[in-house]
Amino acid sequence: MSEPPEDLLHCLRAARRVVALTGAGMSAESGVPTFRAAQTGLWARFDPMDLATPEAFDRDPVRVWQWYAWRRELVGRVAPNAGHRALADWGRRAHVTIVTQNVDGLHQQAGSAEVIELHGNLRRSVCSAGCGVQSPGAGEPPPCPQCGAPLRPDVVWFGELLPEGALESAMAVVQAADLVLSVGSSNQVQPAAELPFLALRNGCPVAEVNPEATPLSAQADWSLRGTAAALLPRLAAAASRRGAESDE
Ligand code: BV8
Ligand code: ZN
Repeated sequence: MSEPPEDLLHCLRAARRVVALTGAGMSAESGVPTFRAAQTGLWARFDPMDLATPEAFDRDPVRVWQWYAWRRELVGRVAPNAGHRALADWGRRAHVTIVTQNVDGLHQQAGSAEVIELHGNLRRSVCSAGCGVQSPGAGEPPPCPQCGAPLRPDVVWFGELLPEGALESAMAVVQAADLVLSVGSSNQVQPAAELPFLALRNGCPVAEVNPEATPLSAQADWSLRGTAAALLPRLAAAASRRGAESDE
């Protein structure tokens, strides 16, 4: 895509309340493996149902803790990519809210001020018995300093409810949006996958950024075949040209 299509350009320039729904593909160009890339994907060596569930943690807390410790270390040494930075810059010129399925914290690191983490953040650990966020000491998993129960990553596992209020906030910003982007998501995991369709039902234009087709592609107003780091800077730049035009 050299230039966004004219109707998208118009939408980008007019947008005042943008929501970016982001999935694992958003962080792929930062070096964080996605879940579905069969060969290199996170799940290629692990079965999500085998690890990202409360049952797996109850059954084998050491293995689950070590997997997240490995991911935390990986995420700790990568940087936000041009796509994260483009969304953060755009957010300084317009009202841009990030609603992310990712647990890597890279949007906040890039400077985005409004980030709703639907599935938590693996940089935080919480007490598995409910004492709240705890800083992990030694141990795999470390014991809660309050009650001694094992700590767990502060992420939402399959079969678990999303954080209190996160889905409601996400639905509220999607319903108030005048442009929704869906970036780097395979649209498989509920309830996050429903959000772009909520926008469409609301008559809000939806643009998808993904090198591959997804269940959203056929219904999105624009389905841009490209990567987050390549396309988001162009979309953000087109949106900022609104300033020049509207000043005329
Ligand atoms: C809930 C945190 C209700 C943890 C994650 C059957 C059995 C069990 C459960 C279910 C079931 N059927 C439905 C369910 C519900 C389940 C679900 O949806 N399962 C799926 C598998 C069908 N959902 C849940 O369990 C949710 N909770 O429903 O609770 C409830 C009700 C009552 C009582 C109790 C509970 C909780 C779901 C959250 C799970 N946690 N993450 C962790 O990270 O370890 S999900 C995790 O996987 C991610 O957060 C993300 O959501 C998902 C991966 O999806 P994507 O982000 O889309 O990434 P993916 O790799 O799939 O795709 C990458 C895309 O990027 C691709 O399209 C690719 O083309 C593109 N791409 C690649 N490179 C780039 C790119 N795009 C742009 N640029 C690039 N460079
Ligand atoms: Zn505790």
